Amino acid sequence: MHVSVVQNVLKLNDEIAAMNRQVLHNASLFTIDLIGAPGCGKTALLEKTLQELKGVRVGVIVGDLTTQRDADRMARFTEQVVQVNTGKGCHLEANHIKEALPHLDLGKLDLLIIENVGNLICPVGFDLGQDAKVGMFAISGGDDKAAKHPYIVMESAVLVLSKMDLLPYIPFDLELFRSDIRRLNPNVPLLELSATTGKGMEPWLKWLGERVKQAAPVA
Ligand SMILES: Nc1nc2c(ncn2[C@@H]2O[C@H](COP(=O)(O)OP(=O)(O)OP(=O)(O)O)[C@@H](O)[C@H]2O)c(=O)[nH]1
Ligand SMILES: [Mg+2]
Ligand SMILES: [Zn+2]
Repeated sequence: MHVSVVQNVLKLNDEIAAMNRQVLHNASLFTIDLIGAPGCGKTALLEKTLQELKGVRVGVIVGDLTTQRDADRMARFTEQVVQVNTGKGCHLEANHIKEALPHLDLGKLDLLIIENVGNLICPVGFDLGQDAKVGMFAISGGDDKAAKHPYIVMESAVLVLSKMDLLPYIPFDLELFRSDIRRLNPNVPLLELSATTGKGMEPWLKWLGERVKQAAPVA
C-alpha cells in the first residue's frame, strides 16, 4: 500500500513535468536543473554565468527552504527571477515549476536555469520538465562525493567541479574524482572551473550556448 502511494506521487510528478516540458518547448527554451550540495557554489556559478553569457536571455527559478537571498543575488543580473520556498521540502517538484512559470515572461527568454534546493540526493529522482540535469560538485566537498552520489553522476548531461581555486589548500585527489566519474558515466563532460576567479568558465558557457542555439526556433 505504502509503495503504491509513493508510485502515484511520482507518476503525478512525471505528468506535471511533461506538461512543463511542453510549455517550455513551445517557447523554444532550453532548461537545466542545477543540482548540488548546500554551498557547493550553485548561485555563485549562476551569478557569473548571467554576467558572461552574452546574447542569451536567461530566466532563473531558485528553490530554497526559506529566504529569497539567492534570488536577490541573481536579480542583480536578470529581471526574470522567481524564488520558490519549499518550507521543509528538500527538493523541487514539477508542481513548484508549474506554479513558478506564470511569473516569467517565457517569450522573452532563451534559457531557463532552475537552481534546485541544495541537496545531492532526492532532486535527482524528480523530473521537473528540464532538458538536462546538471550535477555540481566542489573541491571543498571532498574527492569522494561523486562515488558516494552515483545517481546524480549517472543522470547528468554535464557535470561541474567548482572551486578549483581551492585545490592548493584542500586535500583533494583530482585523479580519483575523475576516475570515479569515468567509471559511473564514461561519456559525461566534466567541467572544472572556479566561479570566483572565472577560470574554466569558457567550456561551461560554450556548452550552454550550443544547447540554447539548438533549442531556438529555426529562422
Ligand atoms: N573559493 C571559491 N569559493 C566559492 C566559489 N564558488 C562559490 N564560492 C563560495 O562558496 C560559498 C557558497 O556559495 P553559493 O553560491 O552560495 O553556494 P550554493 O550552492 O548556491 O549554496 P545553497 O544555495 O545554499 O545550497 C560562498 O561563500 C561563495 O562565495 C569558487 O569557485 N571558489
Ligand atoms: Mg544557492
Ligand atoms: Zn527531497
